[in-house]
Order: sequence, then C-alpha cells, then structure tokens
Amino acid sequence: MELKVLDQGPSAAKAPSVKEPSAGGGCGQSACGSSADAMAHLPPHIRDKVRNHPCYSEQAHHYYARMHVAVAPACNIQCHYCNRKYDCANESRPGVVSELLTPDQAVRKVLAVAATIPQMSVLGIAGPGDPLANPERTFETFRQLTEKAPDIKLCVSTNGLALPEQVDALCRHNIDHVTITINCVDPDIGAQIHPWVFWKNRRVRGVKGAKILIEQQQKGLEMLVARGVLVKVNSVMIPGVNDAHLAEVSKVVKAKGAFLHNVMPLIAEAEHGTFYGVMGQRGPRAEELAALQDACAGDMNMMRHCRQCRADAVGLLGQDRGAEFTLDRIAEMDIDPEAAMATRARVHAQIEAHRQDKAAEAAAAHPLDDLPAGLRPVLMAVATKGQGVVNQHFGHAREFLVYEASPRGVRFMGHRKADPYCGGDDTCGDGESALDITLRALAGCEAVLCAKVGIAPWERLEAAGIMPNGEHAMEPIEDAVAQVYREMHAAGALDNNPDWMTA
Ligand code: CLF
Ligand code: SF4
Repeated sequence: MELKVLDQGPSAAKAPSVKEPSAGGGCGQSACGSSADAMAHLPPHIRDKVRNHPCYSEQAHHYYARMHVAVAPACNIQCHYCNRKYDCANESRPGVVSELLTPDQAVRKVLAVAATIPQMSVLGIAGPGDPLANPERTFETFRQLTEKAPDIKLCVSTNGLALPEQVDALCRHNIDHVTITINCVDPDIGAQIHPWVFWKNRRVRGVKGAKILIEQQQKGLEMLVARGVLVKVNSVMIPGVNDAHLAEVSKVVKAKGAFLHNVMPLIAEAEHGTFYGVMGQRGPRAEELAALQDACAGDMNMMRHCRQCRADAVGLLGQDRGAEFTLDRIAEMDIDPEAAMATRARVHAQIEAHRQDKAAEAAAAHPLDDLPAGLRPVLMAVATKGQGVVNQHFGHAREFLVYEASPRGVRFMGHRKADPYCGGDDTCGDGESALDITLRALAGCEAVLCAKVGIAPWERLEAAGIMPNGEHAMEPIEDAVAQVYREMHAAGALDNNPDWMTA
C-alpha cells in the first residue's frame, strides 16, 4: 500500500498555487548513502543519525527530502569544473542557484518548505560557493534554525580549505553531518583540478596550492572524526585526471574514519563556461562510473544515489521544487512553525512505521537465491516518484533508478537522467526527441519497470532491446525487480534467447 505522506491534513503553511515538481536534483560540484543492509552493522547511535538523512542512507532517500539554502556566495579555491556565474532554471548541478539569500531570508524559506513538505528532514548549506568561506552567513543561518526548527538536521558541504579552523564552530552548532570534497591526495593531480587556492590573503597556484588544500582537507577530516561527526567524502571522477587515483583516495579517507564515499561523475559542457567544459574534458560513462564505485566499494560504504544537487535544491533527491519557494511566493505564505513541527513529527513517525514493516518483510524474503548461481546479472530501470515502489508513468519520468538483479539478490546501482516523454514538446534540438534521449540514457538496461507505458514508447523500447513492464505498479521496487528477473530466467532471456520478450 502506498504511504500517503503528502496527504497529512491541513498543511501548516498556506501556500500559493503549487506547480508539479520539476526536474533536478549540492554538495558543490564539490557534491551521499548506504543501503539498509549496509546500515545493519552500525552502532545504534550512528544508525539513528543516518536513519532519516536522504544522502547518508540510500533507503531514506525514497522517503525523506532535503533542501539547500544558497547563503554562501564566495569561494576560496577554484575548481576546473565550476562556474558559479551560470544560472539556468532547468539546470541541475552544484554551484548553480537562482536566488542568493541572506540568513534571514534563508531561515524563512526553510520554515516555508518544512511546513509544506513534511518529509523534509535535512537542511544543507552547499554553496553556491563554499559555506566555510562565508562563515558568518552560514553559522547565522544554522543558529536561527537551531532555535526555530530544532528537529531539522543540519548539514554542510565544503571543499575543506577552511575546515580545521571551523571545526569548533561546526560542533557548537550541532552539525553532525559534514561533506568534504576530496578529489585527490596527490598534489600533482590536485594541481590539474584546482588551479589555485586563496590562502593567508594570497593566491597560491599549482602544486603548492593543491598541497595546502589536501593537507587542510585531511586535517579537517581527522578533527571531525575525533569529535564523532559523520564525514562523507565526495569525489568528482574526471577521466584521465583522477579516475585511476580515486581508489587510493577511498583507502586513505576510510583509514581516517570517513563514513561514506560518494564518487560522482564530472559534469562538463562547453555552455557551462567551465575550464573543463570549454577544453572538451569528457565526463565518465555510466559503466565507467559504476566500475570505479565497485572498485572503491571494497574499501568503504559507497553512495550511489547522489543527484549532484543545485545549491538551492528543494525536495526528494532527484526533484527540484525550488520554483515553488521563491522569495515572492514565501512572502505570501502564512507559516505556523510549531504546527509544522508537529506535522513533521507525525509524518516521520508514519514513515518509520512503514519502513519497519518493509524491513521485516525484506528480512523474511530471499527472493532469488534458489536460482542457478551462474546466471548472469541484469540491469533494470525503474520509474518511481519515491516511497520505494514502482509508481511512475514511463512518460513522466525525469530519471530512472537502476538496479542489478542476479542470483545474489537485487542491488541499487545508481540513477540515469531522462527527459519526460509526455512533457509536451517532444523535440529537444539536434533532431533528437525526448524519447531518443531517454532510450540513450537507458543503455545497458534490459527491462524498464513503470506504472504504465504508452504504445509508441513500448514499441521503441522493445526495438532497442529493453523490455517495458507495467505489471508491477505499486509493488516494492526490489520485489518487482526480483520477480522480473525470475520471469526473464523462465523465458530464456538469461540464456540469450533472442525471442524472449515474446516468449
Ligand atoms: Fe545537501 Fe550534501 Fe547534506 Fe545531502 S546533498 S549538503 S549531504 S543534504 Fe546529497 Fe545532493 Fe549528492 Fe550532496 S544528493 S549532491 S550528496
Ligand atoms: Fe566551485 Fe568553490 Fe565548490 Fe570548487 S569548491 S566547485 S570552485 S564553489
């Protein structure tokens, strides 16, 4: 049964008209989670910290929302993948914002969002510059929120240059989730990614600057771990620059006590005006990213569900509802923070009860271990609006979650961005249709599970060797994927029977 977290009686905020969620998904490019199983071994106090954090827990991201407030304009380093001047309402990547906020405006926005989206559990500051290069604005925002919405978790993402000197302040403000973007532990590689750092009132370039940045990041990581703060490390995978080095980064940060590693793909397009974009540096392909995440996973918990959020993202990961909460719109809202907090408590309790039921069912199920151990794994794409179930129309999906099924079970692999096929205009320039783009994004997947799919896309999917499947609407994703794998096995698909779709 679907969990009706959005229908919780009267909202604590009377909002003006609300649009459908738009696409999107930072922890700065400088942009975390573990599955339910990966959390099972954790001590209770750590499980408690990550339970409702959508980035630190893969399972939580199906239920809980996060938001970012863009209060931190300045940055103290330069990354070759960043250009904070660029803004586009349809663009979803770290460093990009539509409205820069003062701390007072940011607090009002958080209260408005938290009153409208009761699944919201975390407020992060992730840019558009570096939060710790703007300490007054960052900590004033945190200070006010600790008073006005003490149930909301506070989270920060930093490049780490100013981290050691801010560890005391972070702990004083009860920040117990910190992300550090660490792209390397070798200054020679660092100099190819970060051309300069601003250090002690001067610009330090090249290897010297990269060495300072790496030393500060590692020192900050050690200090936070010593104080019991959960540290996630984000790394941007840049093919030919640091891709062969990131397994070493994983080892080093794990040895120092980082909780989670999030390896994200470089986003570099010429129109973004970044150094890498203009120079034609390519990002990794989906299979290259997955292979590196697997290589690093031997050493620590890996996050695979990051959406490389904008610095003003609002909503479930993969959604960006920021347009509903512009300054103009929130000025019209009538917000009752105490009523909103009570609503959040009620909704979060419902979510937790639902998750406990699901966990009990999952623990009782061994869905695929009766199949022959040598069967090949299969990738499947799933259209979902959240809550861990197959519940979205194929043509409405702005992204698909990708799962791998094999006799060892079902595991989450990541997500692929798509273009909603039913969005109206089906042409996206360069003669490519939205459906063409989605089909390209689904490369490597052999089935797509959704609530419904139209005849035209059905035929195109089949022609592309991807089996459309609308038979498992409203079922839990892992169960549905396991069931389809079993059906594929029965139809001979895993023995490469070319006619299996019609078998
Ligand atoms: Fe924001 Fe980052 Fe906190 Fe999450 S995002 S500050 S830890 S609340 Fe999450 Fe977004 Fe990925 Fe960041 S999906 S970019 S990892
Ligand atoms: Fe951009 Fe600064 Fe973040 Fe690098 S650390 S991505 S330059 S905001």
